Amino acid sequence: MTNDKNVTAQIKKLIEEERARQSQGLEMIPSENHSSVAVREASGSILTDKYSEGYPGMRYYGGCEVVDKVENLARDLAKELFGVSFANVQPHSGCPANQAIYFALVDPGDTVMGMSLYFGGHMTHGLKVNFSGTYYHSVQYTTDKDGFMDYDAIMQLAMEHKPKLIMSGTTAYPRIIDWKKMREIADASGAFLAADISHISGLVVAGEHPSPAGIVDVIMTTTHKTLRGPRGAMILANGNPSNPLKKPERTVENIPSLIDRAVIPGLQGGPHNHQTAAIAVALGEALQPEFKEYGKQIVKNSKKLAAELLQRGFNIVTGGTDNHLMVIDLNNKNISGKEGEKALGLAGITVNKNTVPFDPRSPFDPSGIRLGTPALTTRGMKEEHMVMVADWINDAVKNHKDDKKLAGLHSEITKFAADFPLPS
Ligand code: DSN
Repeated sequence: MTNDKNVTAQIKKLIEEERARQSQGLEMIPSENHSSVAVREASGSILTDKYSEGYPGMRYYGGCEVVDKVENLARDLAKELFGVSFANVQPHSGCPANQAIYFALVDPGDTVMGMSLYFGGHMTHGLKVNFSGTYYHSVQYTTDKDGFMDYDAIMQLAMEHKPKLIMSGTTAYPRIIDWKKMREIADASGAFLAADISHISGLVVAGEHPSPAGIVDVIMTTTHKTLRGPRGAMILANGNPSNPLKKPERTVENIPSLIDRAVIPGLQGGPHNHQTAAIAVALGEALQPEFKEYGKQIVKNSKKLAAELLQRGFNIVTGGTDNHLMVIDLNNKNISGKEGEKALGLAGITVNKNTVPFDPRSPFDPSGIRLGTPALTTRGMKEEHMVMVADWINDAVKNHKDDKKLAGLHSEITKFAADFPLPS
């Protein structure tokens, strides 16, 4: 028991340490954000204690009356927000959600196609060491030399390989994705088309990025990035699930049933009801008019930051951004992505090292860094603050070997950040 208390106290202290780290610096990893207190309360609630394998009204456990209401609310909000008729809110996070899409729509050995991780895709879009590139025959598309998606080249590759599933969507792509072009490619090659909008779902809701709803066959989004909810994921589609006990044929109309069966019993057991509740809270927040303002401001901040960095001689992949993120090629600054991530971290700016298109360096020490503005926007920062952020990034990169200077920058940033508290 004594030991138990020690652990509790240690974890409490570590949580406070992390709170201080986040609040005293600038979180600029574009897949991160600061969720609301209401989201965190739901996420840390008693709902974590309840098992409820199955779906509302069809559970393998008793006592699910309340969690049924929670899950129905989350599903209804997801449908309303994204304009679809089907939502599965149970995937524990993005990788298992994408796994469910593969499990539902293709068989091991089938050809699948997605954007290479090294050009802005995701590992579940067919990376050779991921399940998606191991159990399936994955074909990977890249960008053009400037980092833009090349729809003609993607079409050519699709016609050559005839994939059964195309995973579209990105994790490090700063431009608008043309869903209609991806639809043409999928139709011409006879593939199911999935859109992984994990990074941009908050922007889609805010009207800052075109929605793939009604264009693609199935949509996956995590809930904790621009959408600003708890860690989690959802799979969205049109149509309605039919008899869950009957194996459906693989058709577009049957996607809801195929997905529900893939999530459970296919891949998961009990849903995380505390997570579902927190997703519902976040979706409720995303329905409010303020959320649109937040989405707009993310993009304004991102464009302003990119423009300021360009002025300071930074080489930004594609020459700028249309969304919440940018990838900076640091080669002209004579510093690697790994060194950049470290120096910025010491200055109190958290980013992640990232490959750039046709990167001559290894993924473990690539040429670039990836950064974005969702978390800063949540804290209330605006375009004028991006000028200061660009100066700090520039100073940190210039002085990356000078720990004293970097510590000085951190103090300056901590003072500035105090005016922008985390949600509390
Ligand atoms: N890890 C996420 C990201 O940072 O983009 C993708 O899974």
